[in-house]
Amino acid sequence: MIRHISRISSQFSKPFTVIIEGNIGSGKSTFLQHFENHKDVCVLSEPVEMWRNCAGHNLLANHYENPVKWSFTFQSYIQLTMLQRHTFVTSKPIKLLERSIFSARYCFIEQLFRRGTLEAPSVSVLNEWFKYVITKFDVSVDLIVYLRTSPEVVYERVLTRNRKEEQSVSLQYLKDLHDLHENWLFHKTAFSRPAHVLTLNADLGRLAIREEYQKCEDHLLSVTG
Ligand code: DGT
Repeated sequence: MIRHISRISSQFSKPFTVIIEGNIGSGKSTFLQHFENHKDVCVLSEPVEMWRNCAGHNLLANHYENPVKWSFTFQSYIQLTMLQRHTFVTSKPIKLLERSIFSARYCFIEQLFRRGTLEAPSVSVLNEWFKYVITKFDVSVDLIVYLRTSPEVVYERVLTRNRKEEQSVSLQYLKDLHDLHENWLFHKTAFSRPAHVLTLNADLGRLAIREEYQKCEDHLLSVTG
């Protein structure tokens, strides 16, 4: 796999940090599995299990069942768990994170605001926290990998995986999130990007996508080694 990454030495006091972004069902977990066993890569999957059990409360389920009531609570907790991921200390030279505090703010909170689920005062509080966090903590990123999909493809995948909390996920919700990801990472017309973006075609099936993973490995090697 990324056999040459071992050439990357401990000259990096801070790991080369990559965030993996993309719509729900775009294949972020599969992408991370590709790198999981490499000794030089620290893989930090999304803390979904924490969201399912915050002192016994399933915030992910609460959010989908009653977003008007619970989305502020859920986004507050997501922001905290993302900060924990960004600041996680590793001695490995490369750190891969599934999603980030940035997509939580620029895609999810934004979608909830635009659809009227979160109201302006709630968004302002989340935004003040967000601005404080990104200026006072080191949440810097060296590369964004954008797993680009079409909403129809990820909708099929979400239906197939049949995660119990996601029964209410609609094609429209995935289209909203798709447009926000696209404007942020592909067209670059909204918000700012914390690093250069590498876009992969994540509509491809499991076999074909390996070539896309290889592109990413090559890119990682070219920028780090
Ligand atoms: P993958 O491997 O690309 O299929 O990734 P997923 O779909 O397992 O992971 P992800 O991040 O797209 O989402 C897991 C669940 O958590 C999904 O129902 C969407 C939800 N989620 C993730 N981040 C946020 C967020 O910031 N806000 C809200 N409201 N939901 C989020």
